[in-house]
Amino acid sequence: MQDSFTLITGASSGFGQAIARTLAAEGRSLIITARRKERLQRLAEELSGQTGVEVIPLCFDVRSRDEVEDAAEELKGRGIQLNHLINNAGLALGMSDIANGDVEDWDQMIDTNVKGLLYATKSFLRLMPDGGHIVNIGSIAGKEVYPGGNVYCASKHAVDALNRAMRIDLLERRIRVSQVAPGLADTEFSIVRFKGDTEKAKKVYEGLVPLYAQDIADAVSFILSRPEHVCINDMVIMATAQGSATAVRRKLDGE
Ligand code: NDP
Ligand code: 8X3
Repeated sequence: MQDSFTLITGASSGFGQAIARTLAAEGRSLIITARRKERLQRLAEELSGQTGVEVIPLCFDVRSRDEVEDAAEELKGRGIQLNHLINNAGLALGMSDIANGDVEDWDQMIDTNVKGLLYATKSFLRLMPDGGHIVNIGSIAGKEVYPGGNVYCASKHAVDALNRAMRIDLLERRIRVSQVAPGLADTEFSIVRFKGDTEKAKKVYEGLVPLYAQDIADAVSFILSRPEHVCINDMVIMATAQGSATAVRRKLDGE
């Protein structure tokens, strides 16, 4: 049996990548996962070169039950056990009102953010001994709703519910379950949401200091560093410039 590993979904950019960097620097062995293979390979080489920890890149789409299951089987075959699972992979697509929403976008958000998180949890739990820890990346969109947020908000409300439900179901196994629910954060999130329209994506963060990926990585690191008898159930984190999902203070001209 090898050392225990932390598996991070969606480690090819944004929060997942920052979490990987932070945890590797702390000396934790990692399995980094996403769909974009080259990014994962580059990150794995960089982090293991810098820190000496073992970093295994594993490429799969969380929407595919078979791919997730094969990944879990591969790790099992290598004798790997997981002490942490960071369910981070996710996305928003579009901001249309409900009457004009794109059904394919809805499917992809639900398949990734809800079903993907479920598949990963079920498959990777088999590699987690009692006393492990799951961290779910939710969102302020899982606490509130906002215009055009409809299906993305619903998917993150589901994550919020699953976070609470998992904690109950896994109580007997002493598996801690925590959620980090960030507000506006400058990652590739808005570029994905607006399908490559970088100008539109930039406008989301214009005139304010948003959260950065490192802010969320610091929170995950804190959560994992708590002693065994402490579970941080839920951490809502927003930029100082954001008061709620819809209340945002942008700097006035000349400020
Ligand atoms: P990024 O777009 O920068 O990162 C998203 C990550 O998810 C990428 O690594 C991507 O990898 C991965 N991913 C997406 N779809 C799939 C899939 N089907 N299978 C496997 N991996 C997938 O955005 P963030 O870092 O901001 O997003 C991370 C999480 O944080 C998401 O769950 C998001 O909903 C949530 N969040 C984001 C906020 C923000 O404002 N940025 C605020 C609150 C929550 P690849 O494309 O290589 O597969
Ligand atoms: C991402 C934050 O406010 O765009 O989950 O929904 S928000």
